Amino acid sequence: MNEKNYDASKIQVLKGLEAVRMRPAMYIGDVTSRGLHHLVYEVVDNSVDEALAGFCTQIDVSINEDGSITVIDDGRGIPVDIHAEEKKTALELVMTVLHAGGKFDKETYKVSGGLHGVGISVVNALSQWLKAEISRDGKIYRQEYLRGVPLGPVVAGEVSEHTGTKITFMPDDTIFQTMVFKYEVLQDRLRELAFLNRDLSITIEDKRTNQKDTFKFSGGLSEFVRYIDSARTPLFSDVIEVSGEREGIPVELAMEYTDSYTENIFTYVNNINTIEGGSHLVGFKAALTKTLNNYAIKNNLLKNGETNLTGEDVREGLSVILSVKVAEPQFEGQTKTKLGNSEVRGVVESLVSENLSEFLEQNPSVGKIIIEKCLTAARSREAARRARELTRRKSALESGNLPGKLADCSSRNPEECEVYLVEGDSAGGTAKQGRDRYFQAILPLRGKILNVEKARLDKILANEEIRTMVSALGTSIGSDEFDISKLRYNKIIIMTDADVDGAHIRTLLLTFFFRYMRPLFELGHIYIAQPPLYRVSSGREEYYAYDDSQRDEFIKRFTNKKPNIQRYKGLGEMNADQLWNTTMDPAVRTILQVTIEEAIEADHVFSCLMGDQVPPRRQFIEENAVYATNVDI
Ligand code: 0RA
Repeated sequence: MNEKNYDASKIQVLKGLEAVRMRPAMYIGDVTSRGLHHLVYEVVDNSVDEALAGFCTQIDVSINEDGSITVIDDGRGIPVDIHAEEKKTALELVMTVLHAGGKFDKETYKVSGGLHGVGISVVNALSQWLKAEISRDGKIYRQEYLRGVPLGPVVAGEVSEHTGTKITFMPDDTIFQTMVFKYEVLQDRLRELAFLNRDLSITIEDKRTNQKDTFKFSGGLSEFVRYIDSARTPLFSDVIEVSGEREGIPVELAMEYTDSYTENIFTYVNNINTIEGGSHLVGFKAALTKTLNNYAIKNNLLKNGETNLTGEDVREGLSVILSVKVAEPQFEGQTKTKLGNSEVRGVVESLVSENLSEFLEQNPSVGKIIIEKCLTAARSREAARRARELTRRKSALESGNLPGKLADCSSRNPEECEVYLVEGDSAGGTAKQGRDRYFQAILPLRGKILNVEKARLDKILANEEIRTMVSALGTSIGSDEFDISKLRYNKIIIMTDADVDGAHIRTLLLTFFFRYMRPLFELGHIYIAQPPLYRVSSGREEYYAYDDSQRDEFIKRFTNKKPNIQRYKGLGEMNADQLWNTTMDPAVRTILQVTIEEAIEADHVFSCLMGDQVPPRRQFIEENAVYATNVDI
C-alpha cells in the first residue's frame, strides 16, 4: 500500500469510529445503563466465541476500582501479524474497523442483527481509553487507544508462555448517561453464559466491594433448568435432555415438569435470549404437543371422551431451556429478538420429537405422570374457557360497556392513553378528581389481588379484581388468547401506598403481568408511580420530597423558620390537587418504567417471593434484604 492509500484507509477508520460516536444507539441500543452494560457483553461475547471454537476455557471479568472493566480470556489471542493489504496488525483492524471483515473475522456463530456481535471496535469507539494486551507467539503485545484511535503501534513486550486476550476499557462519560457498572447485572448475564456453555469457567470480581463469583457448570442446560426451578417442586426427578445437530444447526434442550401452573420457556440463539421466541420455539412446541398426544393415544392414557391435549395443556408447569446455534440468524419482531429462520423450525421439531419419544418409551412411569398432569390441565382449561367467556360477556368491550369501577379517559387513541391502577377506593376517588380525564383513566383496586403463582387460570379468572383489570386493558389473557394489539392504554401505571401493603400489592400485580401478559414488560408499557414521601412547608412555600435525603435538603432551605414536615403514609392523605401536582402531571411527575432485562432472574424473584416453597423464599429475602428499599425490578 502506498502512502496515499494508507491515508485513505486511516480516514475510513476515523469516519467509521466517528459514525459510532455520533449515533451510538444504532450500535448498542441506547446510552443508558443498559447500553453501558452491553459494552461488557460485547467484549465477553468475543471470548465466548473463542470458547465455542474450542480454544478458551476461562474468562475473568473485573470491575476495577476506577470503574473501568477488564476482560481476560485464555484463548488464542487476537492475531498481531500484519495484514498484507491494510499494512496494519490484525489487532489494530479488529479494534478500529467496524466489523473488521475478511479473514480476521472468525466464522463462528456471529450475530448479524440485534445488539450483540457489533464488534469490539464499537466498544473501543465508545471508550475514553482502551488497552489491549495479547499473549501470543511467545510474547505480550500491547496497544492503547483513545476514543477508538490508536495511541501508537502494537508494541511487543515481555516473553510469555501463555496465550490469551486481555481488554481493559473505560467507557466514555461524554456518551453514557451513567458510568456505574452494576455487579448484579453483570453477574446475571455471566451466570447465564456459563449455564449455556457447559464447563466454561467465568469469574466476576468487583474490586470496589471485593465481591466475587465463579460460574462453571458441568451440567449445562440441565443445571440451568434446575436453577430456574429452585423455588418449584419437580413432578419427578429427571430433567429431560435433548442434544444434537442437524443441517449444521446444533440444538440443545433441557426440560422439567413441576407442580406449578405456568409455563417457563427460555429460548436462546447464539447465547442470546430470544424473548419474542421464533421458529425454534415454534418447532419445540409442535414437537411437544404432537409427541405427547401420540404417546398418550398409543398407551391408552386418554380416558373415554377425552380428546386431544392442547399446547397449553402440555406446557402447564413446564420449564424449558432451548438453545440453538444458527450461522446467519435473522432477527425480527418489535425488539429484534424473534428468530425468523424458517429452516430451524423443522430441525428442532424433528430432533425433539425423536428424542422425547425415545425418552418416554424408556421411562413409562414418568410418561404416565406427565400425561396425568396434562389431563388435569386440560380439565381446568375447560373451566378457564368458561370463566373467560364470562369475562368477555361481562366486559362486552365491543358495546362500550367497560367495568363500572373504571373511570375511563375520553381519548380513544391508545398511544396517548394511560391507566392508573390505584390501591383502594379512597385514593382511587382522589385520583379521579385529580386526573386529566382526556388521557388518564383510573381503575381503583380493592381488596387483595390473587397470588397467581398459586392458582390456575380458571381460578385467576374467577377473581373479580383480575377480571376487571383484564377487561379494562382490553387484551384478553392466556398464552393463546392474549393480544397486545388490543391494548387500550400505552402506559399502565401502578400507584400504591409507600408501605408494606402497597409493596405487596405492587408485587402481586407485577407477578400477574409477568406470568400472563409478559409482552407488556418487553414493550415497556408498565410503570410505577412515585408519590412523594414528605411535604416540607411553611406558609405558602412548600416542597415535596421523594426520599429522606431530599427532605433534609429542603429543610435546609428554610433558614429562619422551622418548616412543617408531613410524612405521607398513604395516597389517601393527599388531596386531588396535590396528587396531580406531585404524581400524575406528566410535566413534573417521575414514573419508573419497569423493564425486565433478565427474564431468568425476574422469574426467580417471582417464583421465590410468591411460590409455596418456604426455604428458597427465606433465602431470597435474606440475600436481598439490603437492596429491599430500592427494588425497581
Ligand atoms: C480473530 C482471529 C482469531 C482469534 C480472534 C480473532 C480472537 C478474538 C478475541 C476477542 C477476545 N478474545 C479473543 N480471542 C481470539 C484466530 C487466531 C488464530 O488463528 O490463531
